[in-house]
Amino acid sequence: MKRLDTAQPDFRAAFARLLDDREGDTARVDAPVAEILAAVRARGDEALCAYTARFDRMPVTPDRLRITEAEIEAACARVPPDLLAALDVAATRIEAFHRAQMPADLRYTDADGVDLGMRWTALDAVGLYVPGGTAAYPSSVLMNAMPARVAGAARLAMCVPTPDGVLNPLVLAAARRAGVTEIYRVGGAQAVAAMAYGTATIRPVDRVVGPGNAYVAEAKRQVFGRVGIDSIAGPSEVVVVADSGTDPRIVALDLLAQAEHDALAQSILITQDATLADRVAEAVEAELRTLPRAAIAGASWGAHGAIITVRDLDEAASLIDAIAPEHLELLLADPEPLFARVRHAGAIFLGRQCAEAIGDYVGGPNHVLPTSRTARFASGLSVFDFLKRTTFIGAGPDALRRIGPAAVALARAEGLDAHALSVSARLDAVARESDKA
Ligand code: HSO
Ligand code: ZN
Repeated sequence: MKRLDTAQPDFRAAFARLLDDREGDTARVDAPVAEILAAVRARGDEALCAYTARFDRMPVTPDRLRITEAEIEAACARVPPDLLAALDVAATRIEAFHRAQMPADLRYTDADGVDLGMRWTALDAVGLYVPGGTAAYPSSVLMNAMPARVAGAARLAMCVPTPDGVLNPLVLAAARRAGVTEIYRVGGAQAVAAMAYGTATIRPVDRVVGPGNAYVAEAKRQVFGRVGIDSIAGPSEVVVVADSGTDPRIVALDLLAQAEHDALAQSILITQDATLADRVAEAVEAELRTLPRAAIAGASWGAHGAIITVRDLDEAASLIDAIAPEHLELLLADPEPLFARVRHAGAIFLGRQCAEAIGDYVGGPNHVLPTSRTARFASGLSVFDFLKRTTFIGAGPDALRRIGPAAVALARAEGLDAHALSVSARLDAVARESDKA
């Protein structure tokens, strides 16, 4: 963990190092992924089955690629009732927030008498990738699937690898609760290929979303254009702002909650109180002695964690905007003044009681958020990722008379005579009509 203070003479340089200390070299997997995509495109289900046998040690025939309703039922029956109830609390709240997010259509007549508008419609089909084994978070299944359903996508196909045939029942329960319409036991780049290009069993979708390993991320990059994709997520990160009234152990646990995701995760505390900074540093070490995921959390905190001491809220706000964190917690008696000043953050958690983990599971807003400083220009997953806009224009004779001549002039200037004539011919017809009247 690094201790920084804005009063240090070399603060700017130290802060800059902190911002890019996770930009390691990512493994180059573009060639093997291109080969897998080409194979699935050429050989369809047969290639899917071959890769599934090889990578997941899971012999499968095309008719067994789709997980049946009976299998989903049986898996859900194995989930303890209290967990199903918790899943339902999460799903209900996530659904309600995303419903509230639905945008309204736009339609109006402007001063020239032109009828104008914009209409939102849903994608027909969405593909959801879910990683296998311990990398699969049921909460992420809800977060990816729910906005697609609320937006109105009719088909929601999910691909999940089942290494050695093992299914995660809670993942299936989350998929069922979120309204996933079809589930396939396929993973990796081959799953992304199937969803993008389609096979005899898996019909193609319009957009592929969901987290995955380096192969899945690269496959999404390569199919982009053919289908839409969501952003490629980097390791998770949090900035916590705390004042002297905040319990150091609570601060430490929030920093560790992010650190336990990934050794590359980054947790940063910003505070005006140097004593709190010391107490939090001690509390992190104390908690690391008992946390089951201490190896991961300790590695993240050791290599990428930081505590920054600042003079005032203005300094805090400008550091936060420079970091543009995925998550921002304002553990302050009154979070409003800083909340009003910060502009770049994926999601903000207001007040001492609101743990970031509330947002991970049951708050309602999406937990798929922009990482690696992309909150400067990007937003978390939402219904907007599963909607598109269609604009429309309607013009009667009066409106045409008002705005048509400018179009004719511009079309002539561009040397596009058919364009110009398509408007001027109508203007002539309109003039003849009004002469008659
Ligand atoms: N904090 C993660 C999401 C998550 N946490 C899932 C627990 N499960 C990225 O926003
Ligand atoms: Zn989390």
